[in-house]
Amino acid sequence: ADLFQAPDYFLLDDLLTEEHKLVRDACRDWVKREVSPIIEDAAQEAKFPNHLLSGLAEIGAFGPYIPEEYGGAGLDQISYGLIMQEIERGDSGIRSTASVQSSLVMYPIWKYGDEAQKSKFLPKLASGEMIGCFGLTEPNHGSNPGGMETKYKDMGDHYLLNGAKLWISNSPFADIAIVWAKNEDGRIHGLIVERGMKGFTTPETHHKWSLRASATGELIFDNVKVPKENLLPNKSGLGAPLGCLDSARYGIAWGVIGAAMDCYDTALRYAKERTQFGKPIAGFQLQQKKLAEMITEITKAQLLTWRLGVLRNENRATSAQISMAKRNNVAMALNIAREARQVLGAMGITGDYSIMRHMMNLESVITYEGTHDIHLLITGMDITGIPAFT
Ligand code: TGC
Ligand code: FAD
Repeated sequence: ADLFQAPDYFLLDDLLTEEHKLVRDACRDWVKREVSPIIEDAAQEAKFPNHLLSGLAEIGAFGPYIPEEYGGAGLDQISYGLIMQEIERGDSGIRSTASVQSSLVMYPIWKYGDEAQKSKFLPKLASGEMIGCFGLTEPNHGSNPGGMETKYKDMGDHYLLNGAKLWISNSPFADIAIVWAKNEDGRIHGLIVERGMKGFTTPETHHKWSLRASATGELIFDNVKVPKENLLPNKSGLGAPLGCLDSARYGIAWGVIGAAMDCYDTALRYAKERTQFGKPIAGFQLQQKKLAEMITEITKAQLLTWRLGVLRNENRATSAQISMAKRNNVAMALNIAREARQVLGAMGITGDYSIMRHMMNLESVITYEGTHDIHLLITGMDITGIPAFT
C-alpha cells in the first residue's frame, strides 16, 4: 500500500482544481496511514473498525457537500467523488459508512428536514459523534421498495411505528436510523428513529463473505413511539428515499474506481516482479491483455464520473445518468478484481494482498443501491420511455 500509484493514463489531474487535489491527497494519505494497515485483519475478523470514525470526519467524509453552517465540509461534487474513491481504495465497507452517513442520513435531514432537525442532528453527524443508518429495504421488498410494509399510525401526540428492515449498513451500532414507512394513506415518509426508543432493536447479520469490515443488520420496530417532531416534513413519496439514493449512487460510481485502481496497481506490480518460464509474467501477452484492458476500463470510468461530477455541480445530472455510471463502474471494478486475482495466481487468494477482499466486497456493491439489473432497466426506461420493471 505504501507504494500505491494512482493510474492517471489520460492526465485527468489537469481537469481537477487545486482544492480537488488537496482534498484527494489528504484523503489518500489518511487511507494509507490509518486504513491499509488494519483493514485486512478487520475484514478477517468481521469487525467494523470504529476507531476510524473520527478520522473519517476529519477528512470530510461525513457530509462532504453539506454546507459548513451545518458542520459539513462545503465541498463540490467532484471533491465528494474523490473522497469516496480514496476511501474505497482502502475498502468498500469503510466507504459504505461514509456513503450512508453523508448521502443517506445527512442528505435527507438537510433536504427534507426542518431547521430544528438540521441543527440538532447535522453537526453531530458531521463530526462522527453520532452515526446514522438508512432503512429502506425490507425482507419482502428489496428492488421494489414501493411495496414496503413498514407503517406508522398517528396516535395524536406521537406516531406508532411497526415493521422491519433488513440488510441495513451500520444498523448494529447506529445512534439514529432514517426509516421509510407508510402512513395510514399508504404515503411514504421518512422518520428519525433513535436508539433507546422502546420496541426498537437492531440485530446484526452474521456470516457475510462480503463487506466483512462493515456491520450489517436489521431494524425491528415493535410498537415504537416516535415523537412527531422526528418526521421529516419537507418531502414524501418514493421519490424522497430515491433522491437520497441518487447522491449515494453517484458516490459509489467514484468509489469503486478506487477499488479497481488498487487491484490494477497490485496486479501490475506483481506481474513485473513474478518470474515464470524465465521472464516476468508481465512479459506474456495473456497477462498484458488483462492489464491493458484494466487500465482502459479504469480510464473510461474516470472520464464518465468526472463528467457526471461537472453535471452535478451544475445541477444538470439526471437519475438515469447516475444509474448508468453506478452500473458501469461497479461491473468494471468487479471484473478487474476477478482478473487481477488471477494475475497473482495462488497468492491472489490470500489476505496478503487486497484483491480478494475488494472482489468479495464488490459483490455487495453490485447488489446494493439498486442491483446491476435494476440500473439496466432504469436506462432502458429512460431511452424507450417504457418501464419494464413489472
Ligand atoms: P417510480 O414510479 O418509477 O417512481 C416513484 C417516484 O419516485 C420518483 N423517482 C425518483 N426521484 C428521485 N430520484 C430518483 N432516482 C427517482 N426515481 C424515481 C418518480 O419520479 C416518482 O415520483 P412521483 O412524484 O411521480 O411519485 O417507482 P417504481 O416503484 O416503479 O420503482 C422504480 C425503481 C425500480 C427504479 C426503484 O424502486 C429503485 O431504484 N429500486 C432499487 C431499490 C434500491 O436501490 N434500494 C437501495 C436501498 S439503500 C442501500 O442499498 C444502501 S447500501 C449503502 C451502503 O452501504 O453504501
Ligand atoms: P431482490 O430485489 O429480491 O432481487 C433478486 C434478484 O432479482 C436480483 O438479481 C435482481 O436484480 C433481480 N430482479 C429484481 N427485480 C427485477 C426485475 N424487475 N427485473 C429483472 N430482475 C429483477 N438497504 C437499505 O435500505 N439500507 C442499507 O443500508 C443497505 N445496506 C446493504 C448492505 C449490504 C451488504 C447489502 C448486501 C445490501 C444492503 N441493502 C441496504 C439492501 C440492498 O439495497 C438490496 O439488497 C437491493 O436493493 C436488492 O434487493 P434484494 O436483495 O431484496 O434483491
